[in-house]
Amino acid sequence: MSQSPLYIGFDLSTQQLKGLVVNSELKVVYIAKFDFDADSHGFPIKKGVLTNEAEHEVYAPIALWLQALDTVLESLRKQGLDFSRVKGISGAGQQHGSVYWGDEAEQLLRNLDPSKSLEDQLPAAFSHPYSPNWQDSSTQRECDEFDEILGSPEQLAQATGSKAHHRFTGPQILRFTRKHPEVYSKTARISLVSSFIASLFLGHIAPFDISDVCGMNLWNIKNGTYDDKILQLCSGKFEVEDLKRKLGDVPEDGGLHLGSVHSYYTKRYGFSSDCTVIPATGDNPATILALPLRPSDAMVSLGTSTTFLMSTPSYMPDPATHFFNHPTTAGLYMFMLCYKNGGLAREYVRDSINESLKDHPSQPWANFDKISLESPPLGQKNPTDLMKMGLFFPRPEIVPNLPSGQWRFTYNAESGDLQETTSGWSAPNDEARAIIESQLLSLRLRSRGLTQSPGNGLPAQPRRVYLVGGGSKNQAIAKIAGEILGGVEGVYKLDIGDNACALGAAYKAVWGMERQPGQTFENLIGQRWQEEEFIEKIADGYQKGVFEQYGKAVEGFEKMEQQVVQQVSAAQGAKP
Ligand code: XUL
Repeated sequence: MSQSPLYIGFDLSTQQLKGLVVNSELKVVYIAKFDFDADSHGFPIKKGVLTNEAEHEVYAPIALWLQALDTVLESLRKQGLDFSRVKGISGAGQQHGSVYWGDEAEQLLRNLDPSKSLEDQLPAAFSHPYSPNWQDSSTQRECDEFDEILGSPEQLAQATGSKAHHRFTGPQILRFTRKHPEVYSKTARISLVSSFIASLFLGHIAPFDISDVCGMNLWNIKNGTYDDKILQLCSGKFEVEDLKRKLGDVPEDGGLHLGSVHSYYTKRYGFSSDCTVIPATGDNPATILALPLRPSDAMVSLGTSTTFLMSTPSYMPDPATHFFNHPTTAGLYMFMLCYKNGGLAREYVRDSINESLKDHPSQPWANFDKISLESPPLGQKNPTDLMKMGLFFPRPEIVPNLPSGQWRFTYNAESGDLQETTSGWSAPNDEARAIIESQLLSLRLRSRGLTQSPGNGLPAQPRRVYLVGGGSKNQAIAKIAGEILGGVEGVYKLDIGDNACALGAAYKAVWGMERQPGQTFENLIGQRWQEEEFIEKIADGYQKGVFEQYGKAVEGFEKMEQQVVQQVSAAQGAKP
């Protein structure tokens, strides 16, 4: 038993590197973390990154990640991990970040010396010492060019799964060709953070992952190839063939055996020479691998921002959303919504409620939850009352594209009449339910069309809704999520702390190594996953009547968003 195989998932995120070890039964046996700000030495970073505010640049020193990797492995060793049992390694990387390798990279990787640290011997492998980070917003000019290259942002989204975004790697590479032309010409290969992790273990440069490549605005998802026209744009004044070489091929199989770990790891840590590297993927794709998420299941991550993830067979791109190839299962896609607003907006309403009640309970959400649950859906005491709905953005939002602000409306579902007004609204109490509804109606609006009817004449909806992150503790959010999003089997809380990405990566390694020919990830992990250990049903899902009423509200919500977007752009256009 003690020799049974183990698998490691690494999560290289913005603020830390984590290594999480599971056994074949998916049980976590070791975890080691390296917090970039707290545990690193020699890097003037803040929250894991450096910034150049004048140019809106955000980037991370690559040597920091090298320091982190040896330290995490060392820490696992100190905890007693017998590395010889580790049969597979995979990883999850913050999406979109790029790593620029120089001419000597392959040789330096191949000749890694186990008597020295990675940080001692690899910095010379990079043509550029920094990795542009997903928080970077220096690429407006490049994004405009990307959005135009196929005719419109809609067409770019149709081809690559997303319109142009500042953080996406294609616009970042184009800016790199302009800002650092000499460095670009000395760059032999470009990695994503995910393929960078795999490269370190392999001792040569690993290909991009089939899902994470979709975060570049370069990959034509339907054709399964790079888009030539976009590559031409992205290569700037350089040769397109040269860019193709820098990017490399993209294998389709997310469970592919890329090769064995380099002898650096066998000699320094005692890994077995047959320990295999499986493609690392992006952190969001890895998150949907933290459980056997079935098509039509939805995951809502309720943190400072809100992220919505779904596995779906439908490919219906739109400039406000993202589609990626599914990280393990050909024929499926990962649908993603990334909001800037979320927890902060709810906290403002929570604080004004506590303030107005002059009550600061030990449970800060108690009053917010109670009031939200006592308020009727859409503020309608009677079905014929006007629906109350609004947008609450303490930060500028990208879904839809709006500056920070608050807008409140009433909507007549019968006549379709929409009025911007605060009359009839009693602030802050009416805002408690309205803010939860606003966030969830936006998810329903953008995910409709991706779900199917679960049968028995029921309307299309997710099978299950899984809530993760801080907001999943709020009873009111869970209940209203079930009412708005549905979910025939209910609303569940996924209790895996902040380990989702690392767990997903470790499960990917288990699947890559232990699958039978043709066996899907969902099938293998589904058979082994003990759901009672990880999830708890916290609310009912679909409720007849209220789901349909919210269906009418979605129409008003869509109209309201369009009106606010028009108003704001008219006001911006009117400015001198
Ligand atoms: C997704 C995105 C972030 C990063 C965070 O598009 O930019 O979620 O992946 O690490």
